[in-house]
Amino acid sequence: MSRLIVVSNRVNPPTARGDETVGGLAMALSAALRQYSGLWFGWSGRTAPEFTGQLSLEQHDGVTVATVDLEEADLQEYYNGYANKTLWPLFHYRQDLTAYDRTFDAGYQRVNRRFAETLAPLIQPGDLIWVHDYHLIPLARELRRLGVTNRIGFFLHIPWPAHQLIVTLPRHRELVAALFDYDLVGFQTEGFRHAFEEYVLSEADGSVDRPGFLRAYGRTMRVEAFPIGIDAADFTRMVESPRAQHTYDVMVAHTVFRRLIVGVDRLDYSKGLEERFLGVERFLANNPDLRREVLMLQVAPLSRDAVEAYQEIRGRLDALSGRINGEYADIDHNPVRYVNKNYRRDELAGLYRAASVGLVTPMRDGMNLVAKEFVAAQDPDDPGVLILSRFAGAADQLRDALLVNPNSPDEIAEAIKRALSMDLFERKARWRAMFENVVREDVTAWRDAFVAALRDPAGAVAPDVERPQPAILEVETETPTRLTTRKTATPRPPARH
Ligand code: ADQ
Repeated sequence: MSRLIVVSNRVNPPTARGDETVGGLAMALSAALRQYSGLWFGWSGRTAPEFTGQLSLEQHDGVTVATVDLEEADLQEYYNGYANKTLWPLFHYRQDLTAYDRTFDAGYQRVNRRFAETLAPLIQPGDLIWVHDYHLIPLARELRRLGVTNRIGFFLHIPWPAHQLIVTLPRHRELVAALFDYDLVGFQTEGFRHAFEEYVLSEADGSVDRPGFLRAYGRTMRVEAFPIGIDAADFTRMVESPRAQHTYDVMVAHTVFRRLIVGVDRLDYSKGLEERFLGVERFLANNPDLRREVLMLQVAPLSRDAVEAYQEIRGRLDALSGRINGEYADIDHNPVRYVNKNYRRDELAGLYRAASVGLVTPMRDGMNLVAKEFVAAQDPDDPGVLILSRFAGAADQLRDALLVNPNSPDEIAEAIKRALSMDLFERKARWRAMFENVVREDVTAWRDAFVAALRDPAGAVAPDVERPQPAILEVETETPTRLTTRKTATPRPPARH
């Protein structure tokens, strides 16, 4: 079996001692690499006075991890600059925050070239190379320049923006042309794939070679949607762990006679946190009788603090949560709790389980794994309700969430009210449909579909349409019930299986 080489900006394999803060993606990539006796290459997260290309090699649970330090200018121009001040805001429809600076662009190209030069000597004939995300779009081009002829695939974790938006980027043609050095490009949703196709047809004089294949710049490339999932089995198991139980118990104790509404996001302007807080404020204003009955907990650890836009949103969120509590708090109750901390995955699982409502309202999101984690963590006999932005990639799959426009505080407020009054029958039916999807289209299915397509970039083998069906919990038919379950009244601990 050929080796798989995974390339991502940061490399964070789970350690042998089991660092539970590592995300689902890192877990999945590690598992994939073990299966293919692979290599994971990327930035170490450290800077050195100058770039040396010195590789640091480690073994993590059967996976070879190869990292390289960057120099300070690389960090500023490539990572904080072009990746996080140019591509991230633009691809999330924040043209107002998009900074374009030639030095950022030059730094981006330079780091991609440096990555390619450092990685190339490690590549053996037959290796499959899988490159991740917007930091590394030109990597295949740089590898090809060095004579690498292996199959190389690229997966974009964030949205591909609409045509009118991408053309505002100086040198957008070079960026897209560089993608054509891959054999396979994957997007999270059919909508993003379609937006890319539209660009290629109208801006690059391209054509659809046959369904799933685009031709431009003298090359034909396979282009498909591969919606990413979570490790649903692992997450469901984790809900039963002692830490998850403890977190669940703590939250239940804090919300006796109240119901918990939970949001969990990196602190990022794409996640719609300000609009979400305004939605909660509108809900409290419109529903005086329910003010003492809810606690909104927003967990949002700080990220990318070196970028000014992130410092500004932080200040605005502090002010908003203060304003809401100033208006609606009582001597024994604050309606909003806002925490800037990282939690372990098992703690998050317990938190999701204790919540009556998951509030996931990004303005734009490639997928959004929190929505899927919330679903996976629910009690099948008494599930909470997911309120989900229609602009998250996950909305394509989780059609049974309450879908909202994240720009509208009114819609968010109405959805909260509806979620809190939804009867058990409807909650179970909606949850079951979403859970089936989360289990079926999990991270393993995503990884296997991508690797299979990368092995077969010409599409000679028909795709395997029949995926194994998960065992689904039977939900009995019953008369709709009101105000009789934990999510609507006094909490009880989750069943221990
Ligand atoms: P992100 O923008 O980081 O990912 P998301 O998909 O929601 O967004 O994943 C966040 C992960 O971080 C989740 O696994 C979540 O549990 C974890 N997390 C969030 N807050 C945390 C906290 N306080 N403590 C610990 N863990 C926390 C990018 C794209 C998404 C896409 C993913 C995967 O922006 O659209 O879904 O990649 O492709």
